[in-house]
Amino acid sequence: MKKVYFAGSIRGGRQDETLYREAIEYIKMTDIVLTEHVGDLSLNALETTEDRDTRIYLQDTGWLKECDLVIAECTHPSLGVGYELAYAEKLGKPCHVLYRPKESQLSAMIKGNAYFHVYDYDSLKDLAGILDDILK
Ligand code: 6K6
Repeated sequence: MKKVYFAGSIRGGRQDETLYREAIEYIKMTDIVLTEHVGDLSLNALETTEDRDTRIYLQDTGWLKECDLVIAECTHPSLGVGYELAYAEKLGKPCHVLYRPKESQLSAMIKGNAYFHVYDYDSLKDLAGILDDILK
């Protein structure tokens, strides 16, 4: 089983929270997701204290070192997800980026970087096939 770091917007905006949760549940049928909180509808993503943020940073960078691959949903832009992708690239981790072109334009810093595997899709029902390809 692969260890997957699933990245999605938190403080950048939670519009896709349900989609993240569904993608995470799908990946968990065959593999391990280190970052289940990204799809957690019950946690308060916006609550911030310096201590809490330091713990989040240390935990997440630890998981980036531990993971086998990164899957990032980037339709909704997030500073944290962009940082995670750059961090994972430096570590040499395979990075797979998903986004819906009808709803947003992917940053050229991601789309223009041949290191990242970019997949465009229309809706949740297309995701399963893409995730199968990534995880096979
Ligand atoms: C848990 C569930 C919702 O919110 C939380 C607490 N906050 C975070 N917990 C864990 N990882 C976080 C948290 N906030 C940001 N991150 C990491 O940054 C995640 O791995 C996301 O992929 C990414 C989102 O960055 P922002 O800039 O959109 O917050």
